[in-house]
Amino acid sequence: MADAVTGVIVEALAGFYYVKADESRGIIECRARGRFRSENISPLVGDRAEAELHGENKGTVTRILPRKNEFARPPVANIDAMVIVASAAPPVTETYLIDRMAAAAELAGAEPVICLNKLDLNDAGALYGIYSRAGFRVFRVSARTGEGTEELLHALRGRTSALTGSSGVGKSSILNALGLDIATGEVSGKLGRGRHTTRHVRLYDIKGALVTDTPGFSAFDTERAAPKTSAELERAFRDFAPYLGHCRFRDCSHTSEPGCAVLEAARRGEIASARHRSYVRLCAEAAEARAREYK
Ligand SMILES: Nc1nc2c(ncn2[C@@H]2O[C@H](COP(=O)(O)OP(=O)(O)OP(=O)(O)O)[C@@H](O)[C@H]2O)c(=O)[nH]1
Ligand SMILES: [Mg+2]
Ligand SMILES: [Zn+2]
Repeated sequence: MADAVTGVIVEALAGFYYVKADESRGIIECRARGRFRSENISPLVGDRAEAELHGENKGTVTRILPRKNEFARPPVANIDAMVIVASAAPPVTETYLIDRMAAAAELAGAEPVICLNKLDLNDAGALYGIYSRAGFRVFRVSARTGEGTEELLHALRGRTSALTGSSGVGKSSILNALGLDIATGEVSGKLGRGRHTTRHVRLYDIKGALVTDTPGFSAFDTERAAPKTSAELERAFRDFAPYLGHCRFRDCSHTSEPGCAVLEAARRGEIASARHRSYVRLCAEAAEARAREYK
């Protein structure tokens, strides 16, 4: 019988998976077992996996161990904290994008951590206010000057995290500021859009913080929202929690009903209006996705 090992997939690139074995055998370059495709299983960075060895450092991934969670974008698994990188300097991040990523993390059981980068260009005061008041951990950092990055690293120690956010917000630059040396891209042209410079998904160990770098997405990318209900989405907005159960109607969707405690809180400014608008938009998108599914 072939020698087998268990480890973590630390990198995915062009059909190869790089498994870091638990026993210090170094990195094993693997293909995925052919049957995965027909079983609709796709190995992800962050997966714990079993691999059969062929020789010293080559092998085949034969089994994916049960996942704590998995994400499509970024394509990673077993994430404790989803670090949502945003910027108030170009490319400026819309609150809706942050809210959509935060909701996805929340529903998957990963802590959304908000990281406002490019502090040297813009202090992101408005975003800081919205997200700290909503109950998130918010870090303001500058990958350029290094300001705030130690605090971020401290929050990620001992956990597996993924950095996500639009292309050009500075995900790779933040990891470099924490001590890595990976390629970053210049923000190009008048649109202030970043170039897609990170092409593969990789998990790094930075002083005990396991952090993935993944390619960002363009603000024009649309994602087919997984069909969710407003009952699920209301739980994905942690700032709604104090008001749930206090609406006039038990099945209130918190979008337009009279006597809605969430709407009243938004009107009083206790819930940021941008957060409530994002929730309404996510509910509408979820309804569209459900309609498509039943067609
Ligand atoms: N002034 C300033 N520029 C920054 C900062 N962080 C990143 N940048 C610049 O922003 C550009 C994009 O940074 P990247 O780290 O490549 O962005 P990314 O999020 O990894 O982008 P993708 O890999 O395409 O998803 C580069 O030109 C960086 O030098 C910062 O804190 N301050
Ligand atoms: Mg990058
Ligand atoms: Zn309500």
